This record gives sequence, structure tokens and C-alpha cells, in this order.
Amino acid sequence: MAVFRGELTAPAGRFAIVASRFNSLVTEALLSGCRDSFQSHGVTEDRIDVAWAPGSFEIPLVARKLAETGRYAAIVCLGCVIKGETDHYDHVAGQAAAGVMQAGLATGTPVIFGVLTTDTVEQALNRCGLKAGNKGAEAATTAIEMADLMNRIAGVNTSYGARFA
Ligand code: INI
Repeated sequence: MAVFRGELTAPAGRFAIVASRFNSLVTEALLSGCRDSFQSHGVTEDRIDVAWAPGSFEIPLVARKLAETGRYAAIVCLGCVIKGETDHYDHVAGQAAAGVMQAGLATGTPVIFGVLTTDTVEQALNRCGLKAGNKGAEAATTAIEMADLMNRIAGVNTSYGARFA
């Protein structure tokens, strides 16, 4: 019986981060946590590319375009959707989540959902570095784990370098 389980061992190769400019106070903090987390797990800055989308609604297309290049072991999506007085939130948050999933399924590249969806600004702040940790940092470790898992399933001996080297 084969058991495949990704580990927090960064494979060789590049990672991309898509961040949204909307609610940038929060997304800048998510991005900072994400980059720090990548670095502390051995992914140096020169192996990380960052792309900025206008809002979370646009994140999936940017992620998919990056994934289609085949250059990345995984892609992290960072955004922040905060509930307002209309149902705009539901459309943006729902489409961002569905689109991120679709980008991964369509390309075979792990695309990680690090988009905060919260009722309040306080909840968002708590999740980008205050009381509830930093979801950008968590997204980086998920990306590393998924990249390693994909390599294991594909039969790549990670100790000799990944298929993204
Ligand atoms: N985009 C966000 O990333 N977060 C939000 O909270 C948000 N709200 O509330 O409107 C938001 N809207 C912009 C949206 O992502 C698109 O950029 C816009 O609709 C143009 O397509």
C-alpha cells in the first residue's frame, strides 16, 4: 500500500503569490506573513514571484494565468473580503473561492485559498497577524505541503530536486 503525504520540505522550484490590492492594509500583512513563512521553510525570496490583482474577484484569473505557465510548484492567493451592507460580499467571496479551486483543477498546479472572508474589519485584522495568527503564513505552508505531495504522487524523488527545478 502506498501512502502519500506531503511534508513541509520545500521542493526546488518557484512559488507565486497573488495578492489583491482591495483592503490592502490586510492583504499587505497577509503577504508579509506569507513571505516570512516561505523563507523560514527554505524558500528564498528569489524563488517567489508576486502578482497584484485589483480585488479578490480578479484573483482566480491571475492565478490561472500564472499556473498555466507551468513555472510554479504552487500558487498562493491572498485577499480580504469583508461583509458590507449589500450582498456584494457573497458574490465576490463565492466567486473568488470557486475560481481559485477551478484554477487548480484546470491546471494541475496547487492553488491555495488564502482569501479572508469575514464579517468585520476586526476579524480580518485578527487573522492577518493579531489574535488569530496570520492566514498568509498558513497558506505558504499549505503551498509547500501540496507541492511536496504532488511530487510524491508523481513519483519525483524530492531529494534529487523537483520537476520544477
Ligand atoms: N474586493 C475585495 O477583495 N474585498 C472586498 O471586500 C470587496 N468588496 O467588499 O467590494 C471587493 N470588491 C472588489 C471586487 O473584488 C472587484 O475588484 C470588483 O468588483 C471589480 O471586478
